[in-house]
Amino acid sequence: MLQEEITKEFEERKIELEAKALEIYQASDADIKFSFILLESIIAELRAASMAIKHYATTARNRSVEGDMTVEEFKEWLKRFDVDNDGRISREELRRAISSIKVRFSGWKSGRGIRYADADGDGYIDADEVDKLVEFARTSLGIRIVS
Ligand SMILES: [Ca+2]
Ligand SMILES: [Ca+2]
Repeated sequence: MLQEEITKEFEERKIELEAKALEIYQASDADIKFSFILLESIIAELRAASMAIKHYATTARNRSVEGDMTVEEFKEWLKRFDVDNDGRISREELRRAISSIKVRFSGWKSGRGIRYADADGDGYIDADEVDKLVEFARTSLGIRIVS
């Protein structure tokens, strides 16, 4: 092959390769653009999630401030969970009360609360046993109950 032909061949190949390279470049450019769009949406989601967490933290803080209540208010609040209106608090009713204030392990804590306050051992907190439950709420649930 003559030098001239080789150069011509090379030039043709070069153009071909350049076109291919451009094609790849444009394709990956689109891919990169797509990645950016994806990244932007991920960032937007993270931003929304962090806003939600901030909002939740603020609400939780406000809730604990609202958690300051008197013994009477606590009893009134507890009554709202006496869903069968039998005037006493069952373990399930206590569990719902505990989980409503976002205290974790409500199932376990309700069991402990009942055992702590249930003086006659019938498995329910009667009106005359509520004072013991107030004590339990203060010490074990972190509810701020003022006398
Ligand atoms: Ca009840
Ligand atoms: Ca009882």
